[in-house]
Amino acid sequence: MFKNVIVKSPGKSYLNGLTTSDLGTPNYELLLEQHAAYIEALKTCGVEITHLSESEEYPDSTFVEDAAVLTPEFAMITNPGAKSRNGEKEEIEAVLKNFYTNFHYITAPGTLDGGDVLQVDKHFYVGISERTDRKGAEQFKTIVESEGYKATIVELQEFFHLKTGIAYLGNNTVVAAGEFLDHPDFVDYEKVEIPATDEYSANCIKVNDYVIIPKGFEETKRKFAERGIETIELEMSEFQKHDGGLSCLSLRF
Ligand code: CIR
Repeated sequence: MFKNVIVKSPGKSYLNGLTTSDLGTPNYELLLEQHAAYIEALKTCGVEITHLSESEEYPDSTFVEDAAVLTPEFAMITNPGAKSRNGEKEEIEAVLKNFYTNFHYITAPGTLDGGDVLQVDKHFYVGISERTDRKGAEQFKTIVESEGYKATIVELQEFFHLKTGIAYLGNNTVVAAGEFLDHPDFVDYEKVEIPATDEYSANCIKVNDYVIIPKGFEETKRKFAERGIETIELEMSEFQKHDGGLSCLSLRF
């Protein structure tokens, strides 16, 4: 069960943030509405919210997931791979001091974004991507193994971050899209298979008794309903325009 969640409001500078998509410029008002709805959904899931205010100097800092990896035993401060985002880790570390005493750090020259880390119970999967390099992934593996976890390094082929294409639901079940549908590292899991047309919905989050999914993906919604999983749907268009999904917007612990 998750007890706490950290979220951070997007500032106006979000509009100048990083993106690889050609979905257009985000609408700031709508972005704030979508962020507020995200927080409401988390409240429904029964977590306590730590809500950080916006930082105009870090346009992408609403995507708090990338600056840390959290477990019940320790907090790991990452070393985000995009130069314009690297300083985000300082604020996150300061906030996490209110919750943790046991800290680990990914250090240069290694880089790692939290979006490249999937936790499956006591086993982590860490993706090598445009943002996470091999040195960062290997540091990560050494650290988590020292804490009694297993770690598998996964080379990404197409996805932006590991969790862009895979999520864990518990009970040995993953939600998988694209390159993860038949990836050898995930063959032993039950899969909710996401078709190419609905790929964005593979980035969903299980928070206690609910799975939060992006709105507009009927097939995904149906697959969850079929399994008796209760979902909350959220409009995510303005985050999708900047390559962000549901997991990116919070640290859950
Ligand atoms: C970036 O390029 O860093 C942001 N525009 C999107 C980050 C998304 N984060 C995530 O998938 N964990």
